[in-house]
Amino acid sequence: MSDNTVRQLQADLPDLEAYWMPFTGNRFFKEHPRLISRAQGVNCWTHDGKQLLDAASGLWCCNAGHCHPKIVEAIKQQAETLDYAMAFQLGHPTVFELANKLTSLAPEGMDYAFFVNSGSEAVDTALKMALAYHRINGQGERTRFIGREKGYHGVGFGGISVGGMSPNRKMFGAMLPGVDHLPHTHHIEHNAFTRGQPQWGAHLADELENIVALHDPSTIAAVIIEPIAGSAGVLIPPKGYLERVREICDKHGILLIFDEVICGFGRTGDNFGATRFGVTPDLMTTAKGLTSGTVPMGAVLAKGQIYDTFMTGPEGAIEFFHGYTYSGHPLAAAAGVATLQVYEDEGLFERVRSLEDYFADAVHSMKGEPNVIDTRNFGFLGAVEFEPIEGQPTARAMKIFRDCFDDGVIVRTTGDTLAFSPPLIFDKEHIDRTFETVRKAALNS
Ligand code: PXG
Repeated sequence: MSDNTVRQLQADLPDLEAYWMPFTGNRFFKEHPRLISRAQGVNCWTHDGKQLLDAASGLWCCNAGHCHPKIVEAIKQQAETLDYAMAFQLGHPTVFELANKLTSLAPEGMDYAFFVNSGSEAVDTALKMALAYHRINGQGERTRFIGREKGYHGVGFGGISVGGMSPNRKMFGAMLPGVDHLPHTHHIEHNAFTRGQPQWGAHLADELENIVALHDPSTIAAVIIEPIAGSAGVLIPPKGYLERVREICDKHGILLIFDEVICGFGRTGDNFGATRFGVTPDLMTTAKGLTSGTVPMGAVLAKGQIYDTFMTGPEGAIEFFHGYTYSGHPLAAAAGVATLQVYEDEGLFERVRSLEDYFADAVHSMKGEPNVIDTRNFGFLGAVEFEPIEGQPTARAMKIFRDCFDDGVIVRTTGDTLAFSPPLIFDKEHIDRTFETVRKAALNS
């Protein structure tokens, strides 16, 4: 590219200064801007016209691929018909339709949906539901939450408190009181290069018994975990682990919350992680794939018994003092209805099942490449973990990320792990291209 062309392209960029970017090195970015200005299907294009294969589905969210025409059309139509309706004490038809569709995908008995605008709001909503549920049941002393090390539950104060990622916590002081954490399950000394669920590690769930004994079960409201921890680098639950956590919660009257913000909507080759793993929580948080990333939306799914507990007290009274101006926003609801319809019509969750072995082969083909210390997979989630460069954690993965970007493929990094969460419409050629590109970058790392 000539110097003139580069100057022209930079001149076409908006002024970058005023925008304080989230989870981004602002100064580095503004020196080396990478803007996406268009997307379609599995591809994105940068502001200067470079085509990229999106192996990250945006941020684990565009499960139906970008700008799906049916979802776009539904949003357009809704915008022309109803932009907004008061969300408290009034409603609109599309959000009821979405609740019905969504709960029909949920595990048996999870019959109610509460709408929010993000995964973080879904998490804080679920935590509040758990507290209020126990209080209505006369067990108001159940106020503690148990999260898990390496867990990511968004960035609200509730979410960072139960979350287990130290960089997300250390700047923000004391957070929610009364939170404890289970040990994480990421042990490559036992489980490196496991295909699917590791055999080793179910016993790590037994630590919940010790934590419960320490605090006394009567003080614990809920346990919250991701069925597969996404942000921490795709950590697959050992065989029997989720079942054991469920058993211990049941034994002690503790609610189990699955954070399915990443695991939901086909990512695991099924409706949810819960349905794929056959373990049903009491509350489930969702977002991202609910609208395929098109309009912000999240939802908390609740068991009928939890909803029924709230539906007591004086007729006409508000049962749950919680909600957002944009809970069930018409545009998001329309996007949600269309997205769930696309998943069904195009058989996208079944498609993941039919391609997951091919995807797994591709992920594990990275074993033996330079500096690769682990490969992991489940459904359309995969990870390749690299040995950190001494004294420079994250630098190796970041270099590979940049090389892949330059070579036309978007992947996601976390620590020294590359994470893959492709749109569910990926085909074999897309999978091959992704891992050929990563392999080339790894050889150079
Ligand atoms: N729970 C889980 C399990 C998540 O993965 C959230 C809650 C919060 O969702 P919102 O919509 O508030 O961001 C998430 C979000 C990454 C990455 O690449 C992951 C998320 C968000 C941004 C980046 O690790 N997960």
